[in-house]
Amino acid sequence: ASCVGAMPRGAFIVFEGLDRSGKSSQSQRLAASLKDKGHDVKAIRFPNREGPLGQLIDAFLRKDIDFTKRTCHHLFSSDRWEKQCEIQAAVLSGTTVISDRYAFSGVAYSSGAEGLPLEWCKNADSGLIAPDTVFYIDVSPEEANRRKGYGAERYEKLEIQRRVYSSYMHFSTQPYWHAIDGTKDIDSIAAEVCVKAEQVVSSVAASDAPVT
Ligand code: DGP
Ligand code: NA
Ligand code: NA
Repeated sequence: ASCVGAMPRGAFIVFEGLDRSGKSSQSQRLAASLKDKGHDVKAIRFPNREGPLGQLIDAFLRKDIDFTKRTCHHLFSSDRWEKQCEIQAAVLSGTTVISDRYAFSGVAYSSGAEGLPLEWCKNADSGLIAPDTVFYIDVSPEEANRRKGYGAERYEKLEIQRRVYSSYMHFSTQPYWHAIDGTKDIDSIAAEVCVKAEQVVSSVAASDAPVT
């Protein structure tokens, strides 16, 4: 249990997956379900396309502007650093934060898609608040491509998504990594995620585990 007078902290839950894996819908579904069950929830996403950094990232993803690979990674990473206080404040006040993408996308895309060294990518994000759990919505690049076809954004091409998929596998044995079969129907995925998320929310609230 928490110290006397201290509020149990909220959980920090991240969704990851390829473009068109369904992770955005699943993160919204989870936020809604936890709210229905009476939890305080804050939903965020990376990259955040608003604000000065977000506008650069948005233009980069739409291929309106280019950056060198390392600058590109630092832009996405800076967007994550800019949100640290907000995440920490929410979690410390007992709110569960649900994020659509985080630093794992940094490794998967900047190393997989851009070809940067993996350890270099990790370093730029090293020290970011660690999530309590990551739901990896596992859909193969071929399946994601079949869904509606990729859009016109920078990384939405089958051969790129294949490299992103293998970079994601770097995390597959981590204890916080929960791969979810993303080919099941969306209601069963949502139900499976919700059960696991509730376990995480209660164990975090019961533990004095600090935000790291
Ligand atoms: P969406 O999640 O649909 O808003 O798309 C965001 C795109 O940005 C997606 O293709 C993944 C990519 N992305 C997210 N984080 C990073 C990062 O740190 N580095 C790079 N290179 N791409 C990223
Ligand atoms: Na996308
Ligand atoms: Na999305």
